[in-house]
Amino acid sequence: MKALTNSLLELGSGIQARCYADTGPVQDKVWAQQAGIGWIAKNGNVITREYGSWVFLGEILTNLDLTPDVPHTQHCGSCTRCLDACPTGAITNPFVVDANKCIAYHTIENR
Ligand code: B12
Repeated sequence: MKALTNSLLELGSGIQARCYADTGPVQDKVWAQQAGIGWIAKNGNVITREYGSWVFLGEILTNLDLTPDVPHTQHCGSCTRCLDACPTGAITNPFVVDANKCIAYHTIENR
């Protein structure tokens, strides 16, 4: 993403571009959904048709005049596989993750 950002900056002196990948106050999931990558699913993450939710998100903010993609539609329907599968029951309700029950919170963030 840094390489792409740098190549955008080299397109012209008036061009601004800055990238984030879980590194700033950006609504990663909403913009991924708006960009047509997937939809915000009941597990609290963006799910894609190709990779499920096994993707990391990043974005480049730029003043380039780009043609927007079509937002993705929601396809969870009545499925509850993620709620049923979570070993600690951290997905307490559809779209709601209780970080205190989430293993990822305790292994990555809790210090
Ligand atoms: C806090 C956080 C966590 C917390 C809480 C997770 C949660 N689901 O709530 C903990 C530590 C538990 C966690 C764990 C994990 N995380 Co995390 N996490 C984040 C982080 C840093 C912030 C999310 C957040 O709370 N934002 C603030 C709230 C208010 O916003 P929100 O959740 O997006 O929801 C709001 C918006 O959608 C808004 N909204 C709704 N409609 C609209 C429309 C518009 C136009 C706008 C502007 C806004 C808007 O309203 C919602 C409610 O306020 C994001 C990175 C990021 N910048 O988004 C990564 C992120 C969500 N995590 C990620 C990952 C990969 C994980 C783990 C898989 C890590 C791991 N290896 O285990 C686990 C998965 C757990 C799970 N099932 O969610 C990825 C998910 C990728 C994806 N496929 O979606 C992200 C996006 C990081 C990234 N850039 O890749 N995470």
